[in-house]
Amino acid sequence: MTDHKTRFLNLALDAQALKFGEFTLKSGRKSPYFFNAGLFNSGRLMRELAIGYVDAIEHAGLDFDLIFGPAYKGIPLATAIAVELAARGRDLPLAYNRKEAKDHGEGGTLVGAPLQGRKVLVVDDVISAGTAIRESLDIIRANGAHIAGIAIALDRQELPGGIEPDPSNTQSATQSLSAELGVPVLAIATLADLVAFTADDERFLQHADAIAAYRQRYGA
Ligand code: OMP
Repeated sequence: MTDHKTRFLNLALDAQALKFGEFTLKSGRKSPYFFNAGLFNSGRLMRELAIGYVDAIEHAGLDFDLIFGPAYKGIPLATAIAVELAARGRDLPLAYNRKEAKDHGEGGTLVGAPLQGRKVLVVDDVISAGTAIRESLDIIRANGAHIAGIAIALDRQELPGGIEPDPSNTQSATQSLSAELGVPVLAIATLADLVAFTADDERFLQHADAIAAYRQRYGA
């Protein structure tokens, strides 16, 4: 496992952004683990998270020239990533959307740098069944930009669909998105990384069976 994966998983566990138990997901699935990026809630935690993203992005050698963070959780992520990229000598434009259109002042739903003609890296927290991220892709394309790639912290490697996975699909939501868009979907870590990372650690033994069963049912 690469260093940035190990550092990120340690950080997420320390920040309790990765939790084990029983959680109901957006898709309606009951998951034995949950990743809450909102718990990277201090300057240090956010900075270390951004370092993890930028390490993963640089490792993949992706070609992009604007960073986009979908509301809400993508906004601080994209901002922290842009700051970390600038600290490494790469100052790129940054944009994000509002969930509610503003009808006064500058108006509209987009904030930050213009998207027109840009190669956009979309930054978000986690992909499960792949529903949430699709809304932001539509916004970016409607504003005349190309999607260059997607970077997330955790790829849950799940089949698309609702409580029951879509039977017509054998690829994970991230694999389907990547194939459909023709661009990489990068993650700092995947569920497979998390399973490997926790395998020999006594603190996580009690959750191993539930995670294996969940993977069996929903994993690609
Ligand atoms: P999908 O739309 O199914 O890909 O779910 C992604 C969204 O679910 C994320 O943007 C989160 O809002 C939320 N989520 C988490 O934050 N952490 C998880 O571990 C799982 C989910 C989820 O509900 O699937």
